[in-house]
Amino acid sequence: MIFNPEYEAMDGEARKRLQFARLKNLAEKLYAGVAFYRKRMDERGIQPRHIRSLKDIEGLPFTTKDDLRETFPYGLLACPRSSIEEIHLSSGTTGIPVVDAYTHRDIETWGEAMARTLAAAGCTRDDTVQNCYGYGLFTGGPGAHYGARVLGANVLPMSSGNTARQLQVMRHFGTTMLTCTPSYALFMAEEAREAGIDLRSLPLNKGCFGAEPWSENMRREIEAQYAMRAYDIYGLTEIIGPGVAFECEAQDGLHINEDLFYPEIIDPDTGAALPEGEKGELVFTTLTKEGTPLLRYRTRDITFLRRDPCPCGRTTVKMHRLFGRTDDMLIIRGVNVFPSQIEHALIEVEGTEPHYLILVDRGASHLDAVELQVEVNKNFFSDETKDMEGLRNRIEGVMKSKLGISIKVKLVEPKTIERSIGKSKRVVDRRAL
Ligand code: DLL
Repeated sequence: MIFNPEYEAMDGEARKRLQFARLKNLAEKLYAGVAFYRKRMDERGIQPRHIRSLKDIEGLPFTTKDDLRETFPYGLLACPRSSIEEIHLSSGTTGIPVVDAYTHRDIETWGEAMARTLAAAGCTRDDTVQNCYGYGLFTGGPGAHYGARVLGANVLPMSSGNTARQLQVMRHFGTTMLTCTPSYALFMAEEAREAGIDLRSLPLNKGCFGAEPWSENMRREIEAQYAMRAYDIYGLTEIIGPGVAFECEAQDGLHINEDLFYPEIIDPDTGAALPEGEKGELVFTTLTKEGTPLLRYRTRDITFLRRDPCPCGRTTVKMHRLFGRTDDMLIIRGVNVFPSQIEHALIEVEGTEPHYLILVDRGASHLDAVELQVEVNKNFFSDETKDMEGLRNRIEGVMKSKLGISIKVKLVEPKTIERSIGKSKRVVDRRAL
């Protein structure tokens, strides 16, 4: 079902006019109200009055993750502090704080964007949505929650984890729709099998999965294990959270809510705009946001855009499922982690060398497992098991507190991790996605 045909099935030219009006309005607001953007535009000698067509967006400055870091926490706020109703942060809780501050209207926009997302997967007010995205600072839980409420569906605000309880609730309340990360969906299926629960016989028949990379193979597995249809959904904290783009019943590319978020594809090396259909870095401008609107935000996600007509009737541009990222950010059980964060944490632990290797795997349990191999300083290296155990525990503790995820540490002898000339390979990602 198309939740909002007025915008989702809008005539292409009319949409362009709307996007242009919104872009101009945004540029004026940012120039007048956000010192950071005023300075950036002045440096480029561009002012809002110079924007005469949508194409002129290419003259406007980009915003990067570094800019967000430098202006943390309120430097990009475009409204009075008192207008903020809710704040969310990216799931990588240390090192790269990314803030999204929402006004009342932003929360309404988010609810609308997610209502479109859930409706495209077949959700109606008659559905019972079991929402197992994390609730809290992460945008997944609240985003799906607001969308389900706008649709008038019944939402079970489970958050992630406590799988036995999830399975119990699923059966007691006749869940018909599941929202969680794809890896958690597979993990739950595994637990269900072990507990002798036949998921295929339950009323559950659809789900929206995202927040991490996954593949057609994983889709097929989820669909088979639950006897459901599994849809890919995409979003990021900086832009609004989930609700930026979503699959429809065609399961062939993700429709971008482009009346709200204006997409561009650029060459990640030069920043030049690429023609539609070419693969590059995805960039978004938030067209209606009030709290922390962003101009040409570089997502570092790699995809391409396509405008061929979709049988569902939506006229919005589609993005291909993500191919990867331009940086080395890892997504471990939904948490964003940069290898550099691991390195920084490691420096604090006496007795270690800055030589390490991160091995990521997704084993039979379908949950990401990380092993960090760390070289021990030669003066510290000891044959005493208890000394080495103590060091290993210290590193695991530091990683848990700094990154918010559990990492298994393996200590290795001095000089055993391969040295490299040029770009070092710190990560071995064995997840077969
Ligand atoms: O992951 C928002 C979200 C929540 C999306 C629930 C979908 C469902 P962040 O934690 O800020 O926000 O992480 C954003 O996750 O730049 C992508 O690299 C990655 N990502 C998100 N959705 C997908 C997807 C949420 N469907 C970062 N496929 C993004 C692949 C995804 N990667």
